Amino acid sequence: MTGKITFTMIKPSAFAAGYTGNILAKIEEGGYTIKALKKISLSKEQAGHFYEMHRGKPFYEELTNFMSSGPIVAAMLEKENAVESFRSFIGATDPAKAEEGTIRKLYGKSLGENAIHGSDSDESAERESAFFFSFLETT
Ligand code: DAT
Ligand code: MG
Repeated sequence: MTGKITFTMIKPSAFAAGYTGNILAKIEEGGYTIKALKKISLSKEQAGHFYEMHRGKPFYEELTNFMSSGPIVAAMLEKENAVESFRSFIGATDPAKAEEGTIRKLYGKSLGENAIHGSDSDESAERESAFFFSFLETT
């Protein structure tokens, strides 16, 4: 049985380009309910903590520099089978390989700057939601 919650972030490049409204509209049209939402800037250390599982990989520096380069929009989303369905909804990690009509295809610039994050498991969704939102912000 899979959970109803996933976590997403509109990444700095997409926020800076003014895509936030369009991306949130698309997410709602896709049947996801916004359970929590905020705009926030991450320090490099905070971005490093969020992406802890990628520490040591060749792209970790680039990733944490990028994710701390400007504001992001974080959200908790609710839908049946949220994690898996949202990952197909946003498209492949590399926008060039993402399916037509997906958020990464529409708004991603490159593998590194791929517009949006989506949790990879129920455990990640819970950890990532708790990283950004307090109990009061999610009720
Ligand atoms: P995803 O975001 O699809 O779950 P991931 O968890 O493997 O992908 O990587 C996290 C982010 O790091 C990804 O959204 C973009 C960046 N990234 C991944 N692989 C990369 C690479 N080879 N070069 C540059 N950036 C990369
Ligand atoms: Mg991932």
